[in-house]
Amino acid sequence: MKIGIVCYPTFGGSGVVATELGMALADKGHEVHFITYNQPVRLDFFTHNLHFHEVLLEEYPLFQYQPYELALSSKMVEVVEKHQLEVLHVHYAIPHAYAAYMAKRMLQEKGLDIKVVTTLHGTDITLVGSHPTYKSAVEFSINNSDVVTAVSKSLKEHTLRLFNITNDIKVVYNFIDTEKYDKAQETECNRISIAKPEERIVTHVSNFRPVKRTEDVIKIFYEIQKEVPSKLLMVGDGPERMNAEMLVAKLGIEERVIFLGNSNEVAKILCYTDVFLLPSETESFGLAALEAMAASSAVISTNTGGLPEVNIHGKTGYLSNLGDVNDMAKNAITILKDDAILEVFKANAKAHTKLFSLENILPVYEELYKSCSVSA
Ligand code: GMT
Repeated sequence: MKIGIVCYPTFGGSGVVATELGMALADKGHEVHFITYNQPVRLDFFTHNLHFHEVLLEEYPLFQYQPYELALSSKMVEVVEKHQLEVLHVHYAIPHAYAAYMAKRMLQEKGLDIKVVTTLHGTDITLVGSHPTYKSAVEFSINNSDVVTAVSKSLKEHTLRLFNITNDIKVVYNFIDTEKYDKAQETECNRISIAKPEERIVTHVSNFRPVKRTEDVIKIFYEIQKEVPSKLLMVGDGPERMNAEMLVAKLGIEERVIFLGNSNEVAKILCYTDVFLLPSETESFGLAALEAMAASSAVISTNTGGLPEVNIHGKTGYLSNLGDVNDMAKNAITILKDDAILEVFKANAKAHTKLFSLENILPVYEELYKSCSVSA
């Protein structure tokens, strides 16, 4: 099929899912067109059948804010027409679903019927989308998409609670290319470059936004390192990074914490990891936790949003109430203190990721694309 993908081209989870999906579809022989304001960070152009169309913005003195949605809708119309796309799959409702609806209407005027698949990722519903500033437009664009998916049962329920939804919402979980993580573990895992043999490795990966509670990560690790010789890897960048670094300095644990910044080598970094920390305020799914589990890491997380659908309490890791850093530290120490316990949790985490494998999830999206284009 000929599929257009619209997403944020950044390190955020929705952009990562969209990019990995596009590359996997292209690998399977579909023609995939990314329509974004920058080349997506994880996009590998060595994959056949992949195209990138940049959305350009025009400066004009009257514009205090440049009308990105307008430029995006126009670009969608242009690409759909030129390449005869059948489906536009938009990731993150704001403003992509709304812009896709406008493109669909413009194309209808030209006698073309493009199908719009909208995937809700989380903060487009939980934090931003339900705000009165955007609510009507988000609700309208969800109800007017041809297919709507949410990345967890929790996010679907959340959407139904917050909006007046008349459309069906299908749950399609985030997925993982398990082979990529197996390969990183088998061939590239040089743990000794990060920690001494007797030290455990604890990792956090995020965009360091307030919702990720990176200061809780530091507080949890502070307790862990008192009991278990260990290092903390902080991967990513964002508004809370400075506060996290300041807390590390205040607690006097600079020697034990390494800030790595943004990375395209997450699989390689995760292969060292024993325990992954994700104490988020809310997490519709928790792709970062799934990536860690694929690299055989146990997960210590909060029990918010979709996290209980990914991290199984007492099996792949532990879940705690939001902000309960002592409980999260206690649980991490239980896992890290004992080699045998750690191995069981690591193996369970890895096994659980099969449920979210690319082979399982990719055909679900292909089926959804097919079903909406057939119903034309
Ligand atoms: O806040 C982020 O983590 C980024 C955000 C995004 O949309 O870019 O991630 C959301 O989408 C991911 C992919 O579906 C989910 O795995 C994350 O849980 C979700 N983040 C939140 O709900 C906070």
